[in-house]
Amino acid sequence: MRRAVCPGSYDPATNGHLDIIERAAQLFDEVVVAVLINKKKQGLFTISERMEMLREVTDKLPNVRVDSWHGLLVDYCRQHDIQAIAKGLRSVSDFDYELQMAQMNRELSGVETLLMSNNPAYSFLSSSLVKEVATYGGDVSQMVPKVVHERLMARLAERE
Ligand code: COD
Repeated sequence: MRRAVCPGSYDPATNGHLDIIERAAQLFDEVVVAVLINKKKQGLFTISERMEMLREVTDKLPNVRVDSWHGLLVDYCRQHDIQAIAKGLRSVSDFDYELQMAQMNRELSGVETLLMSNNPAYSFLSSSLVKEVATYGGDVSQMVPKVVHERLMARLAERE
């Protein structure tokens, strides 16, 4: 069975993330969307909340499941017999960072990384920018799945 992981912080998932997950699901028998900790980023949602939202937005994809992990991504891949890491590339600046991680992960474990060119309609999208724009009252409803938008608005309202 060909398995891939789509790793990320997913704080929260955007339409850009979902596009990559859907496309990976067409290429692999099973895709795990893994919520990982990026120590450089501070979270708005807990890991459980991010997983809940991801489960809702991927529930129509039968070969996709959602999990979380607190260690090295390659250790997750080894433990779950995952042969590939599937990610999206938005820009040249993404490329430098993604290439470095792909090379490190391959060096550590032999796991390959598939870097998919993103849908240009989502090139400007990142979880961080979506949160920032929403914080100042900007409309992000077309940038994230409906359930994520509702949760995001509710979380920001709680914080006011
Ligand atoms: N269009 C297409 N793809 C997108 C978009 C978009 N608009 N936005 C994001 N993506 C894709 C990218 O491929 C990105 O890599 C992925 O979604 C996840 O994005 P984020 O922002 O949710 O997650 P990051 O970048 O914070 O995730 C970094 C990881 C958590 C994957 C990384 O830090 C990691 O692997 N951590 C685990 C510890 C580890 O193994 N460290 C060593 C790494 S070599």
